[in-house]
Amino acid sequence: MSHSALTSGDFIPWPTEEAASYRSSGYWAGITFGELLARRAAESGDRCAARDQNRSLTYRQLDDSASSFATGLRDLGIRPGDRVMLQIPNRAEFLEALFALFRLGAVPVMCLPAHRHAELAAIAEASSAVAIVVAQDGVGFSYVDLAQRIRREVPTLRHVIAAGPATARALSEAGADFGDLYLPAVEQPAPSAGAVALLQLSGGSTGIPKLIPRTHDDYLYSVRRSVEVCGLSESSVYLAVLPASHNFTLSSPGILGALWAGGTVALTEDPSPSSAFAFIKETGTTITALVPPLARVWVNTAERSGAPGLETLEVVQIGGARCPGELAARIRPALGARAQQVFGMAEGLVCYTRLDDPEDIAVGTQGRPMSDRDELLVVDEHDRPVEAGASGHLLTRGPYTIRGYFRNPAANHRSFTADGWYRTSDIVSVRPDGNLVVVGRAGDFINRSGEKLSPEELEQHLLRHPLVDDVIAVGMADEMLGERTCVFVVPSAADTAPSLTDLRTFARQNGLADWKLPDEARVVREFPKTKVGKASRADLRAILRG
Ligand code: J2J
Repeated sequence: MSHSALTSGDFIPWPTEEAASYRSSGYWAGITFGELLARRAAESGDRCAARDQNRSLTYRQLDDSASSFATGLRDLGIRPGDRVMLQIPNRAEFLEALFALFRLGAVPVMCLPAHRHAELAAIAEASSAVAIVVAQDGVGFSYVDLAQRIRREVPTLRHVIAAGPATARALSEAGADFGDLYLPAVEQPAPSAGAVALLQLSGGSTGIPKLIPRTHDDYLYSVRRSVEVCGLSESSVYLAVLPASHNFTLSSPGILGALWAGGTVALTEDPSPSSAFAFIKETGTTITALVPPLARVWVNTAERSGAPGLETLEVVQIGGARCPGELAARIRPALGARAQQVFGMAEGLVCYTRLDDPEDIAVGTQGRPMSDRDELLVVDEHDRPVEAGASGHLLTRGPYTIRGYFRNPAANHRSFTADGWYRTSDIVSVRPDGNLVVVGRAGDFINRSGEKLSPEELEQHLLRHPLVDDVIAVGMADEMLGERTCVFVVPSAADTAPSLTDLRTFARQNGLADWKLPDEARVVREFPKTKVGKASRADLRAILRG
């Protein structure tokens, strides 16, 4: 399997001195996620680790499932360092499969349930994944059929594994002996904490997906510190209502934070207020994470019809896209819980407003970095620091911010400076009290309801439409979604322009995830041009602003 093993060239480590300092100061604790679960199972095995709409698992059961599942994967020939795509919606089996991969030292690639052919094929190629674990069933959609198709197309991808409530048990009943998994055998060393634990996905990338290698050490540090900042404990119940594999839901402090704290993870696939409110009541949820549009739906519903049964809810986190102050201010009166703003990125840096912050900070800022070792720089276009309080491009470095993408020198060249700063695509200002305000974005992605998409990717798909001669996609402000996607189309023949429905259907058939489809289409004869004669996105944006 040497062709697929992770080698040191695949991810760019922190400089030796920094790494040593993070370790000796205890930021990096030398614990893997597999060990974390084993510890919790040993200490408090009978406590509830996870529950979804259908079943619940104690820590011991989750640990056992993960071990049996890991044995099954090992018997298929999956080895430490192999990439394995994971596409499971918010169900208990997401955790069984995730921890099986952690335990084995295989590297889960965190796909979203909404990904379709275009995304999964590109991710399979970029990660050279050897297997994909998907949900055994979906509503009106077969994860298994799509995964089989990808397997036929991508040579490295050898296995499709359908995970359901009975998968782990079936694997263990097949008589597998998994006692040796912890033993450092020559052919199968125990995963080390410095190794890559998982690959997250960067939102809104074009072409080759940007895969984000996070090590056990750095990721678990971000989780532990998030647990402290957010005050999670054994009595916390974290509700995953955004996709479980998203960095926010998984780690800020999210699912992994709840398990680190010894609390319970509740998972639901239905974010609608009627279903989610009932599940909060049933599970005694204390904290959950929302994107602004979903928060607005919950708040509107609660303001209109009340929200009985949410008494246990203490904290509602909002992140992924900028939360308007007006919305943050309505959370507590409507839902009876404190609002916490979270400004984070799968590449690393996470900022939180603190739970005891005064109203003007909690409502009016996106918080401050969680770690005293996070470094922030706000610079102009020439990488020169701006004056204190002025806005500029945010660069960051620190104990849990990556130094490079997985096998992607071109993206690394663009996104990292020579001395290791990650260039976020965000324009921020830092207030005298240290809190950040996100004022805009330099990168060209569209942030639609917290899901990022690349205009170029959508354009490339739509250009294949026979009635499209040229197309430009831009984000436009939307009260509900934050931004929605508008495409300007130059039709190939003046009298036969494609309709919005045509374009959406075409892009969907091309295998694009639903959130990337255009919300609006405008037909133009030609694009406005910049001084050098290129089509001007800025002018098109100005047209949309009116
Ligand atoms: C404005 N923009 C925000 C916010 C993210 C916690 C929370 C979110 C993410 C996430 C995450 C924003 N206000 N509060 O990984 O651990 C935009 C910025 C940022 C990009 C990162 C986490 N919170 N954003 O959203 O990798 O533009 O991570 O650079 O998906 O989302 O997107 P992503």
